[in-house]
Amino acid sequence: MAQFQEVLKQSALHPKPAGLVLQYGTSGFRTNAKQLDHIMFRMGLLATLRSKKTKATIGVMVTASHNPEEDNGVKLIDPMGEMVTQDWEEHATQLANADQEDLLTALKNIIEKEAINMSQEANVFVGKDTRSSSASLSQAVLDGVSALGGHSKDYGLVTTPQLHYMVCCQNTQGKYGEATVEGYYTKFCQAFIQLTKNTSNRTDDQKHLCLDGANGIGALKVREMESHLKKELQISLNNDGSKGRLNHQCGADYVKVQQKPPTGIKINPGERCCSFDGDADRIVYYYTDSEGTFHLLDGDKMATLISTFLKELLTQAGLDLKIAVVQTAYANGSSTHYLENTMKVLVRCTKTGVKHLHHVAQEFDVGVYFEANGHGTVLFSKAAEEKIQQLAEDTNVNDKRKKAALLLRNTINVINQTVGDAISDMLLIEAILAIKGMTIQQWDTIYTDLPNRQLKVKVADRRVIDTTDAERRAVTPAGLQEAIDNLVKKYRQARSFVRPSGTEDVVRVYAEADTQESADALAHEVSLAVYRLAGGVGDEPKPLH
Ligand code: 16G
Ligand code: MG
Repeated sequence: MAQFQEVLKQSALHPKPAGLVLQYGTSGFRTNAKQLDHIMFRMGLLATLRSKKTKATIGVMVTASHNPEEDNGVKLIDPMGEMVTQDWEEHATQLANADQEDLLTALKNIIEKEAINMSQEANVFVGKDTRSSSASLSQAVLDGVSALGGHSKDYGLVTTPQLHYMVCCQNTQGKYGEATVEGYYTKFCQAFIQLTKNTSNRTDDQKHLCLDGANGIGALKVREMESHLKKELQISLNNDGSKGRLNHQCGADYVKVQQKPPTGIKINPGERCCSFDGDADRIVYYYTDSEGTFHLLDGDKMATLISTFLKELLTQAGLDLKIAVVQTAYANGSSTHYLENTMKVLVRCTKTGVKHLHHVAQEFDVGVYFEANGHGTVLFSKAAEEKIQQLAEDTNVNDKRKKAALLLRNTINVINQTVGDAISDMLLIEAILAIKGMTIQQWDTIYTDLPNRQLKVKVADRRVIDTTDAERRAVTPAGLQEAIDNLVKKYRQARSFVRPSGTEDVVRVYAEADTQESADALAHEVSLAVYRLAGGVGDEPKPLH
């Protein structure tokens, strides 16, 4: 077929380096940008096939999120704006690793396996972050789409969640919003303004937020959005990309991992601050107190604030909808304890990786999911949205129920349900704090985090570690879980688990306990157990103190 001849011709312009093997990881391919040209072309091909198969628009986002500037990566987006399904991740890996001369065979295998009708039209939306490599790499994606005769729309510079939003808007014929960046700002900012409309006495101080844009795409987009906020949120934007390097000593990942404020930002004591990551799908909040101590409010604190707010509104509205919070093993034990015992909210734990949380959250009427690292959102079932909408329109209900229903309706509209979105999460958190008249310090004291420590251990092959129970227990190698159990018993309020990273060649160790010293000591001892029982390489882990 002529189509395949074109693929052959075009693929020669995007050759695969011999011997290079890459995996579709936790959230797509990600490595040094120099190794990615052929991957991008091939993901253009794959997105076209996925579009033909689903008879819907598919998204391809070129970004390496919080990784350093010299890396890049690609994420595929399914029709409703969610991450691509897992069986297609396998197709992605197969296609990416086929040798140049086997590319057509690999492509035809997928077509056959998925019974794809090649005469079906295809539509692919493409977006990119601000990395210098992103321009040519997104062109390679576009080349892949056109080689298979697909149509494409290049959104240029957008955040990852903005592209997820566009795909969802397109495939719901505009029901989710208009598939333009303007449409995105209009939808989310209008909802924010509606939510904060009746919060009396908000001072300019309370409307002020200090933002670290990680020198990335999020900064650019917040600047574009600002006029839509009509001064109801006054953002002082730092690390806006005009000087510093992307994600370098700034951004949500840096702040979360280092537990300190980003550089390039002056913080006044008590001031409310937040950081985005490099593609603006994660956010964390923080402040420093009058003694200069740094306080981080991570994904767990956001999940708690949001779920508490929603639960209260559902009760006031008299709506019997099932709400749950979905976390991973990294969620601080205090947050889980507070949610289950004080808030009486159902908590579920899943494996690390947004797609896992997203799927579990879909099982509830209202599913709030957050990873501790700041990626998260809220999902409302269709039935829940309809009930809220009906109540908001009902003329026969009392004022209290009506008010709660209207707030719930606007809350739904301020949330990007397709994926965790730093901009939308920021607007939601800001609205909740405004409605509750709450300071960041008050929010912080809802519960106190247990001291914790994360470490990495290098081993010869991290696949020797297999886990179960949402990564909370190690099944292999033999003896490791027993060793961890015995170490945990030595400390109070202690918990520890290990898992192979899905993005780096290391084993990750997490420990928490009643004091920082105990958490550090436990993390170290568990690291040693991993090193000894799971084939550690290099020097033995050293104690932290
Ligand atoms: C990716 C995941 C993130 C997860 C992280 C874990 C997405 C969009 N991102 O960044 O959710 O927390 O990997 O990394 O799914 P690790 O496996 O190296 O610990
Ligand atoms: Mg990201």
